[in-house]
Amino acid sequence: MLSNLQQQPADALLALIKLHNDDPRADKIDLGVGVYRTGDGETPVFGAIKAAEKKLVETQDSKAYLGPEGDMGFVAALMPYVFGKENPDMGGRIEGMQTPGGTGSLRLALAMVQRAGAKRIIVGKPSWPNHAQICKDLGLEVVEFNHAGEDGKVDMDALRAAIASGTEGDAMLLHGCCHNPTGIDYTHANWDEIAGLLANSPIMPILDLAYQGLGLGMEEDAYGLRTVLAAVPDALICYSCDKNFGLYRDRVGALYAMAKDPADLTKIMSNGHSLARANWSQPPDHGGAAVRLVLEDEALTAQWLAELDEMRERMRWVRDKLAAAGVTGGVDLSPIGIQNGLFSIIPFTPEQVQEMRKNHGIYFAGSGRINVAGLTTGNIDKFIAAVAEVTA
Ligand code: PLP
Ligand code: TYF
Repeated sequence: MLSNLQQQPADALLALIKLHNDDPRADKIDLGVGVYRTGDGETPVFGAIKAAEKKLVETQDSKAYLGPEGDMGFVAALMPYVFGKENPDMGGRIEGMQTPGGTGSLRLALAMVQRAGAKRIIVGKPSWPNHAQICKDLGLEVVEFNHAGEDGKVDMDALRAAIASGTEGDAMLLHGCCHNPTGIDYTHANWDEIAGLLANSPIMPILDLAYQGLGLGMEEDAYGLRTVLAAVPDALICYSCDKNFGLYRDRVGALYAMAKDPADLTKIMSNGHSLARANWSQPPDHGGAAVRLVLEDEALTAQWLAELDEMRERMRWVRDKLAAAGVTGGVDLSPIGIQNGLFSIIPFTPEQVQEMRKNHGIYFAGSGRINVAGLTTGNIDKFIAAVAEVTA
């Protein structure tokens, strides 16, 4: 039976890890998969997380099952950061559950809207490839609109047209901040307009917030999500702690639902729970418990926020340095300065992507997406010189 299976392509982003590892050159540069790196090129465990993990080992007295919703203390502790300290559950309209990463949350959100009758998911192009992959796996139709124009700014006309074309049974997947792969985010004015358009549309928003705190700041990065939630009757929120707590492989995320009527939340979440049982039964506990211990402790919270500030400032330094290089060879690096998060796209041709790998040992996605956190004081000049040579 199993011989009937067809070969599937490897994940192109994850495959880059191996390509880079196999390159023997000492001065190779990894700008591939989206993990934060320090100025030394490391992806260390946060100090606040290390301290919380120590506490967890010392105090955890059982690993008995918690249930499909996971650690509800973790789910609640995150809410003031996501939805705002003033009204963290929007007057009883929001409830959540723990999921295995943002990916688990997206899987549940998309399966849930499908159960609710959704047929089409409207997604900007380009997007994180897993968005379309999950939709495809569930049999949901993906309807694309152009995310950004050639000027490096958001293509609002395409978004307006996409919302105008929405009908009952459509959901729209929006990146809350630090757009993957372009780094091109909506401005506050754009979000205000989007919220107004969605308020008058049958489309239900699914907000994917996988990089809160890595763009402009924890509060600033939540502006779009909060503005949309204040305007629409219901929405799903897919949250990842894997970047902003550096927990990647521990798979830490949450799914939140905002209902028009709080009385519907029990019914809505029972669907999240039954879908979780059918997929993974219960989320892994360790990372979520560590996040909870950070957020329940004032000193650890301050330490975590300071570590996040340092990451954001380092990425801003990289972005400013690339932007200052301006027109380099045949490409203009200056838009990178106004983009946010780990990623930006440099318009390399596929041949140039290969030349960067072959001639310079510099690895990034075939789309020209670079992880700016892979650049450091030690390699950024080499990178800029290589871009100049390859694109000249
Ligand atoms: N959403 C976006 C836009 C992402 O880039 C990622 C990337 O990792 C995720 C969600 C999911 O993250 P994870 O499943 O690692 O928590
Ligand atoms: O886009 C990225 O690089 C991150 C990490 O299947 C990632 O979002 C990439 C591919 C994948 C899972 C995570």
